[in-house]
Amino acid sequence: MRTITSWDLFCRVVDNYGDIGVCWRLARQLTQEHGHTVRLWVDDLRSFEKLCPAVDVTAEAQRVSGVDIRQWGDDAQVAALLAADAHATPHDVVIGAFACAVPEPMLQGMAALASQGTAPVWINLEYLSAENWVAEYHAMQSPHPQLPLVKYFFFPGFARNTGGVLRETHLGAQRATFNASPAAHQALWHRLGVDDLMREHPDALRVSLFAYANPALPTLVAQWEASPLPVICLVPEGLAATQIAELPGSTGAAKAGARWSRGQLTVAVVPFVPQEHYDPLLWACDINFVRGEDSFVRAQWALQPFIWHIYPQSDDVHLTKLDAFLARYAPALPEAQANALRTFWHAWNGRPDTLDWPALVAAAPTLRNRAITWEHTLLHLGDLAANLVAFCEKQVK
Ligand code: TRH
Repeated sequence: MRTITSWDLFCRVVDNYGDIGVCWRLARQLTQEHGHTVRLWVDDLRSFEKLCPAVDVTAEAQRVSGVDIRQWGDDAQVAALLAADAHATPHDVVIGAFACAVPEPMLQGMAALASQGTAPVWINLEYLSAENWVAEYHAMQSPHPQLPLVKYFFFPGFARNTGGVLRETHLGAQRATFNASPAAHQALWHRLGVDDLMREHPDALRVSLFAYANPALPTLVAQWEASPLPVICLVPEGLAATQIAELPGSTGAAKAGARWSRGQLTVAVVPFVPQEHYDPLLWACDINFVRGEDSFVRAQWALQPFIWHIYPQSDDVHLTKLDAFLARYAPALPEAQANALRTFWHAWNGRPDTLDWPALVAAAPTLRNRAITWEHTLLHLGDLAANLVAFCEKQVK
């Protein structure tokens, strides 16, 4: 009987940080929580470095946080790096993350193992979606047209019979410790360079803003300026910081440390922090704007109201995905709060709805309670890394 202890994980960075964000989180979890060996192949170490500054962007092979990292170049380079490894064959599981194609030398190595009766488990790890069809397609298989290999589709998701979403075992305990600790909050604000701001405005509403450039942002900023409660907007360096810096009232600076105030609003650009430091920002803010895939999931674990800027796709496919999530999340809310959330998410994602910040703030206490019941729902699905391990073990028994 075989067991699963080692993984090859291939990550192509298509855009931004979500591809590597998810892969890095999964790789660390498999290493640190399951004690497995992970070789993470990444084609863009510069994006990786943003999330993990310990990564050396010039190194073809390196080990960070117990994960073996390989620069994923052309097939010849993959073959050479494989040959140079003490473990020269494919690992027990080979994953193409976000449906990226596993390189040919790896497939040939997998086929050679298959002919000895020890084929690695081949996984196509898909994008996250709340749509109903995901449960039907999860765990489906597809044979390779020429090689004696079978690929399994593994879908993250929010429903039974999907792979669930990533959640580290100690996340709940870490969040509770942080939430109970004024010193931890202070350390966070200090790291972000906003401790003075937090001291001066203890009653302000703290908002984190991680988003793509968004046509609705000027309207939102105007509503923040006119808000009855002071608003502190912490915006990590990047697309939203660049956009907000061009709005009236701003100094035009979009680098960490830049600040401006107008009406009730203070904007502070904060550094893009290493991935493990991002959670505390979400825990400490009263409302979080998130985007893509990984920050969207982290916001759900933060138990604070969150606004999702979904990754825009052609033909507005993303709007169907947005509504699929809302269809799972919103019906448990009273009608007024469900409407406030739905309307805001729609307006933030370019649907012809009107942005209504006061309605969202009024709904916030109820949304906070909903975040707790939603967490229970997700916990029942198990965490993606553990589900993936169990799935792969089943394939080799
Ligand atoms: O960056 P994203 O928009 O990423 C993606 C990619 O664009 C991808 O191509 C697309 O398929 C996918 O979205 C749906 O958003 P995401 O997924 O939230 O990833 C951002 C990562 O950056 C996440 O791991 C959290 C991390 N992060 C930090 O580490 N530090 C920070 O300061 C911030 C703001 C984020």
